Amino acid sequence: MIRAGTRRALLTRILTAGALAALAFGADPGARAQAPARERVVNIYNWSDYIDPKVLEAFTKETGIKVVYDTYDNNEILETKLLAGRSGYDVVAPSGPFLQRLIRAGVFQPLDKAKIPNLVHAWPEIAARLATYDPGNAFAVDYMWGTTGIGVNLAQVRERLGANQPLNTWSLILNPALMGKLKDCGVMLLDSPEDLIPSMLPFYGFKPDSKRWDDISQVTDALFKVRGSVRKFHSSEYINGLANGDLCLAVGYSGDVMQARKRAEEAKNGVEVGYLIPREGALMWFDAFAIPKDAPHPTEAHAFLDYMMRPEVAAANTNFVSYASGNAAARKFVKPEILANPGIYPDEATMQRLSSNTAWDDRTQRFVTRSWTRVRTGR
Ligand code: N2P
Repeated sequence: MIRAGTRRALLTRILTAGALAALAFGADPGARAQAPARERVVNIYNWSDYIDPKVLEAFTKETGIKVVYDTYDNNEILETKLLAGRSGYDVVAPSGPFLQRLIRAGVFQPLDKAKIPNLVHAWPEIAARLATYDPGNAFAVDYMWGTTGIGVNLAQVRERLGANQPLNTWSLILNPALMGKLKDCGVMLLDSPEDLIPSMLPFYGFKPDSKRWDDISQVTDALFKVRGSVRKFHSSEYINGLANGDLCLAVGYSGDVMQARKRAEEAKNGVEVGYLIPREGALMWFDAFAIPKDAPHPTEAHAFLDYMMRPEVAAANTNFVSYASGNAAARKFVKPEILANPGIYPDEATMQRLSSNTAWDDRTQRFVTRSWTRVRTGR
């Protein structure tokens, strides 16, 4: 004989959540009831023009995890959201110095490497360089890497500067006489002091990682002098601008300039876009996936990173966006013309001219922000 109370307790235990739901909706309690599965989601916040959309579809199809995908074109926007907390994002992709600062601020959770078996495909050399920002690669895995250089409309720039003017030089921007000749055909610079200043420091013989205020001021003073020739400071519009002939010069990211070239080729509009890594030296950067500490879906975030680290998937992304992958095994699936393009996978001679920068300390950061506001606004 089972007492009423016990019987109720037993009944509750026997009825699974699904059966209860079925009863609640008036279904036949004898029928096999299914629990309405909790929808699995991953919220990604990544750079614009930085993924093959087919990869996201395939991920959802295989795992059932829905992807909510937002984009930014500037590290500062990402940093502001992450420092405010509760961004709602599960996966983000800061560049090295920002990754370094955000790790120090305690924004990320360590990667659970057991949940990312495909980490074995990480490119050891790239992982070692990324470790400058993330010691031991505890918090992040490199997604893509590249350079910041000069995108040009070859015909227009040659017409204005003459055939003898070398184009692989920062003097195109920092020499007011040259910049003045390009003003009317459209010049755009990245809206990112973190990229422009370290990129142009080598023009004055300094390392991209110099933290000296005098060195930094050489670049910002020179930019201040040519700012009247800059149509706009923006970090993604130059892709279409170069592709459709609206711009003749943009300081931008390697893969984005390659995408502009591809778009012009596809449009068959006669625009030929070139990408140049300045001979004085240039910046090499790394964008790495990390998971915020307060990510609402950490399990799904790890599943996403593991998927992105599959060699075929990493290669599909590289083939689509023309950035070099941080995945070593992906190289055998990357299109030969991308692998052979020194603007994407730099050769040894180009590598010699590239170096990277680390985060500025807070005081220097404020100094840079003030100097940059002057460049942008003229005041
Ligand atoms: C993608 C730009 C990513 C490069 N549009 C910035 N590090």
